[in-house]
Amino acid sequence: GEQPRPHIAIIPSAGMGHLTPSCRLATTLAAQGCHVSLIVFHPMVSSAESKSMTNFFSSFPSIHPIHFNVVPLPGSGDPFFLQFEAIRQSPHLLLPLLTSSSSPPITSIIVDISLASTFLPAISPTGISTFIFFTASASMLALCAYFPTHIDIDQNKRSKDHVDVPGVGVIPMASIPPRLHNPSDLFTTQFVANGRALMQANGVLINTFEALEPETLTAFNNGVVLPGFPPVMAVGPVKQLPLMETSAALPWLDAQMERSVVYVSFGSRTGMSVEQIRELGVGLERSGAKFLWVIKTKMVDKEEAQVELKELLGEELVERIKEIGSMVVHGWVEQEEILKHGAVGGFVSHCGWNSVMEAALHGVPVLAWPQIGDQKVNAEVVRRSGLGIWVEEWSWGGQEGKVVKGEEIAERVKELMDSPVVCSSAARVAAEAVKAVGDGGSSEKSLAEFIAKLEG
Ligand code: BUP
Repeated sequence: GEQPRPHIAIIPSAGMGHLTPSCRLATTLAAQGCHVSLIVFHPMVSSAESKSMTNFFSSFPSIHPIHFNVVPLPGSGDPFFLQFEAIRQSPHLLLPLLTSSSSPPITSIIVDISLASTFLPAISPTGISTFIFFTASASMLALCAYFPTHIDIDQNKRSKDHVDVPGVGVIPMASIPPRLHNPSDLFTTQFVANGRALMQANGVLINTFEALEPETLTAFNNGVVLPGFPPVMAVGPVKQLPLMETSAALPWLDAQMERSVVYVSFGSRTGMSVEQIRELGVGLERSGAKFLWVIKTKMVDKEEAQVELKELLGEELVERIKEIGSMVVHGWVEQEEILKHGAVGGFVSHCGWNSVMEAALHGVPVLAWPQIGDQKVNAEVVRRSGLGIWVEEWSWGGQEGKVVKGEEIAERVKELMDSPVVCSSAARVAAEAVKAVGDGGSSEKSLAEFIAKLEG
């Protein structure tokens, strides 16, 4: 008889940066013939999440949703990290739901990295195989896997300037997520616990591709980073399949010249200071390029006050933007559709890893401007691979009171849009990305290897 198809449950985490790649992985696995269930946690933190989940399930009815209510935790601070913690505390309630009622029975579970340390020990007694989905770069996986060892080293013996990951190289302290400098921060305790838990997984799926981070992936799979580390399977860039709803910005893009537009976005989680937003506006205008600029002022979009753009940017700037025919969006756009569009020739990005993967796949050169978290580590990958440029002096500009001036931004945007060197090296990265996910490519092979493991 025929082999039963594996039934995979995917447990994603909160925030578009985690939810989006999990949805893409779900459709990728379904396309390979797997049964896929996706856990949906309620209530969601942002409206972007709820809207995109509705759109996702109506676009892909073969993916089976399993709804689960989390008990929200009291407390202030980053609402996404609080949600991570609330989900992290729920495996004893969620797992019985997965193991008792699923038909066909669930044969393996893919857990988002941010949930690893509580879910892996809870799943282990069920005998179901468990894989981690790492939604950031392999460089970041190196930091995550090795950081617990680093902090176990005697304070006087370990470097204060960098984390030295065996086989990967040094990650400067200035590049590590700022929260990791504080050992009692909720993010840090989760990060360290998840890093330690990685060793218990049957494997790690990661949204990157071989040609982008070859040394780091090799160091893992040769046991150089940590001996006995589970197999790391690079399956990216995980692809967006066509959704039902599309972006309102597309007709505007259709009217622009080839590669003439710079797309500007700092992701779903970073609100910039008003002062920095204004400088950025001045810089974009002075660059002389047409731009499509997505503005966020709050971390959670539900709290996004209906501020008039005029109030935010000043009447004069809004008027000038209109005159030059550029576009500002204070809200959500379907980013991948934009990056895919031929009119887009550059991307000013915070370097959230999904944004980097989307830019890589579509060959859009990046001007890296990290804001928080893992984004400097990712920016380094962007620079090293040739996907784009990174002005390190800007540091976490736009955050912590540091403001980057408009003139400086204008110069760098011109460089991004005009440099044939950057354009051709980004095209080279894109060719590798397309090859990786194509027939016989490295990511396609890793995916096949993963499915073979499931079928045992
Ligand atoms: Br904003 C925005 N439209 O308007 P990242 C984002 N996205 O489609 P982040 C849109 O959300 P983390 C918008 O294409 C990407 O897939 C974007 O993930 C999409 O950054 C995703 O780029 C955002 O990883 O998440 O949101 O800062 O902090 O987890 O990196």
